[in-house]
Amino acid sequence: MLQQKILVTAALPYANGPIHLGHLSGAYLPADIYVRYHRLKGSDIIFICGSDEHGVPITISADKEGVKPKQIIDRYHSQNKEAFERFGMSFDNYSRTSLPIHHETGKDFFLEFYNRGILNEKHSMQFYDEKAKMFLPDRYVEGTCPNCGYDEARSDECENCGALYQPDELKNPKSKITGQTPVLKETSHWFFPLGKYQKRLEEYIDEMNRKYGWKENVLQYCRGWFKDGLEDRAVTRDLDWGIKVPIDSAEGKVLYVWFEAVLGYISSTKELSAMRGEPDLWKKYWQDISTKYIAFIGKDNVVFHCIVFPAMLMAWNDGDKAKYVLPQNVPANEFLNFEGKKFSKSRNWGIDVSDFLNLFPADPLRYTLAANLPESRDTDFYWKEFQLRNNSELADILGNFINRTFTFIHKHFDGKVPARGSLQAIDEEMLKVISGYPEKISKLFEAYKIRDGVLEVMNLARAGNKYFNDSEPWKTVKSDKAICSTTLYVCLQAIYTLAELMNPVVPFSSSKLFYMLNAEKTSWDNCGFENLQEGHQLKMAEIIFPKIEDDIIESQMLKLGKKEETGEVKETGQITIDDFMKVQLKVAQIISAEKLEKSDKLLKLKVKIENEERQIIAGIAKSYKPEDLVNKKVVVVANLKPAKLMGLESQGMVLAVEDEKGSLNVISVGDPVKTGTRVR
Ligand code: B3M
Ligand code: ZN
Repeated sequence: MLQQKILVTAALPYANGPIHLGHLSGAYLPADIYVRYHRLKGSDIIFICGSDEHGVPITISADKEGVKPKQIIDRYHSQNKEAFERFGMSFDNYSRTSLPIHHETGKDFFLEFYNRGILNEKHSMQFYDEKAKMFLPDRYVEGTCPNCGYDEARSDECENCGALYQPDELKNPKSKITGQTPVLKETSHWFFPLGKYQKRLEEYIDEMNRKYGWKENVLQYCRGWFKDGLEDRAVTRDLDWGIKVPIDSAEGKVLYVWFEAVLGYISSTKELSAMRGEPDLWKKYWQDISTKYIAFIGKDNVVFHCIVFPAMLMAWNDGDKAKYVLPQNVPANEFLNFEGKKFSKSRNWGIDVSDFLNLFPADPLRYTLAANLPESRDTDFYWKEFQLRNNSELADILGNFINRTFTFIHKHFDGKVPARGSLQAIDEEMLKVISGYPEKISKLFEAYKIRDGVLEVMNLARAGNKYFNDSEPWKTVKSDKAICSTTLYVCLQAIYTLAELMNPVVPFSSSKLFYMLNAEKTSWDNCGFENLQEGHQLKMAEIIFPKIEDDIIESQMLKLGKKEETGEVKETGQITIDDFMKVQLKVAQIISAEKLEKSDKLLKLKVKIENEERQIIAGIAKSYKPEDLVNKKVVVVANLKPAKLMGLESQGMVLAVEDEKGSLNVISVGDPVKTGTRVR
């Protein structure tokens, strides 16, 4: 049989924060289960991912911490890569969009479109922060969605309803940098004429759906956009972080992150080619019509993967260069919530993947998430359910079936595969049931019903326990050892099949089980048959799924929603460098200072931090005459939440120390130090 050639991509997570369980459920776990399944099927498959390292999500995080974007992406790329590995993600490559290989891909696509006259340069009105003196693309502006009224909508895209609109349609816009109402200022950008591709996109999605059955939720989103009519989309931004627009007249502009991020899949595959020393490997997948390309994502990315990316590939393919395959399916999931609410870092609601894996092994998490994937609607992670799935399903059903079978065989058959005697109806029936499972689960996985497929694995373990009970080997071992031997033989075949079928969802436990069986995997299509020969020596049994106690679950539940001190702080009073770096100490220059009428302690200061001017109300009036402060360069806490003092907003705090006489001395720095410089 010809091997099926499959390319699987999973959305490239922004390297601006740690991934949490919601990310895993949306795109990564289903993709990994699908890929691992196909590897067992013998498909020729590659699995591609990487960090999305450009765009406003990154620069905003950097601004917040007062560090360079590079520091943010380096930190979260390595953290997330490691978390994925510990979770058992089996990417063939996990790349980064900041690599030169990707910058090249991004520029190639832009230039191809530019040179062929596909892009239109247009002057348009974009939000501009007059105080910060910069344009405010994307998430730099928050306001009320013109479509659904959601009040944390971005400048031209609503996370809540998925609407895309022009910046001037957003209601109550506010700058994320200064909190001020931005103005609209003219700038020029290059636009991709998405509208011109609408008809072809509709035909493409219809055809793919007809042939391969797209998910209803995904089709719904697409129909929504088509109904509104696709419009031109700017593919450049006024930002200094990203892939520079590769033409002379584009000073200070970079490619829009979504224009290049989707191309990151191609670059990551190119990097894999280079690493494997097979320069043409990426073409074999991307530029060969026989490739089945499946893009796993979460629902918030549907428009980019079903509309924008395919349109870009169509535009490329209309030219005379080698042509790319388009996604054959985009099985996007809805969202996972956490204990009934959205994940929120600031409210401490949810848990990061690496924190989770410091407490529990990956497999129970994989199983719980898989059994509850938000395939057609949003679902929730509950700590209690996690404990229950582990204790009552993995341990009591699957683990128990394995354990009782192994224990029995070691006790009564020297730990060797017992002989298969003549089969009774119950044995024949069980062997038939076992052999039906691989095909049954295949059908589900291939239809992206990952959750149902995973639940079927547990059903086979249930069937195994029932067969064990109904056969009563503890009786037949005394009354008719041949029958007993056959029972245990059949149980072991079921366990072998389980070891293989559970591999995609709980790969670590599957390996342990194969070790106990002292056997190797076969292929998915063969694993339902009798694979263990009479007399084959088994290893000792170990507990594959230990139970999870109440107290550890309860202590996690208690932590939810509370800000906690780290254990280290409690014990030693020491903080990490990360803790320290949360406080943004910056150099500011005082431009004016005046006494407040009603207070003898407070001074109203105007300070300058780089391009920004701020008002700080400082309690230093008894120690300084206002005129002595002007022009001084002092150290301020730049990310202190603004507070009102005597009815005036104070946007920061000036650092000072008290001397013996009780007089305050502001901490000042010498003139060569520029304002905005971080104190560390
Ligand atoms: N980085 C959004 C996200 O992390 C975006 C996906 C890019 S896929 C090419 O959800
Ligand atoms: Zn909306």
